[in-house]
Amino acid sequence: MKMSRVFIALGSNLGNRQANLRGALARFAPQVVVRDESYIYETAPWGYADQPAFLNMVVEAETSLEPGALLAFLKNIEQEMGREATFRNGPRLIDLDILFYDDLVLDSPPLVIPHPRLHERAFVLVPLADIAPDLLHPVLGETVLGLLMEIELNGIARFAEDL
Ligand code: PH2
Ligand code: MG
Ligand code: MG
Repeated sequence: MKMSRVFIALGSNLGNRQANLRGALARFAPQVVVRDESYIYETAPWGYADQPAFLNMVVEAETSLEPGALLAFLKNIEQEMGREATFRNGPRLIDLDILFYDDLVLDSPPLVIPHPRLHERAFVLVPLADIAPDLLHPVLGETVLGLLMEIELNGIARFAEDL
């Protein structure tokens, strides 16, 4: 079976945010096997300010799911966990976004890989740099660390997880 290496961003700003991140990851196996995970960060809301702070993290995983099937798999977890539709950049119980899928470049909405805004967002690049600083962005031709050095690092702090 062909396995692909993927990076997935997790975010939550409603309810028990840490439990939401951990609960989502608990639903990944066996279809998506987590190989590495970043620290968790508490981050100021981006795009729409009037909402609670987010917790964000990034994981590296292996999967045999094709991109479309992976997207459907992640959306299904969001649904099962009780995510309700809000508005663009609005509050959410759990958000699971595909950042990279091997070095695939794909532009067929809703499937756009690499994630089209990841290079603008500290809440993605900081955790991504924990686990993959040297990863090359297949469109921008820069490493994660290089991208991180080009953005403002405001409103992001390591979150002390209670275990
Ligand atoms: N997700 C968004 C919009 N804004 N801001 C932060 N800090 N973290 C997020 O995960 C986030 C956001 C849309 O998915
Ligand atoms: Mg998102
Ligand atoms: Mg999303």
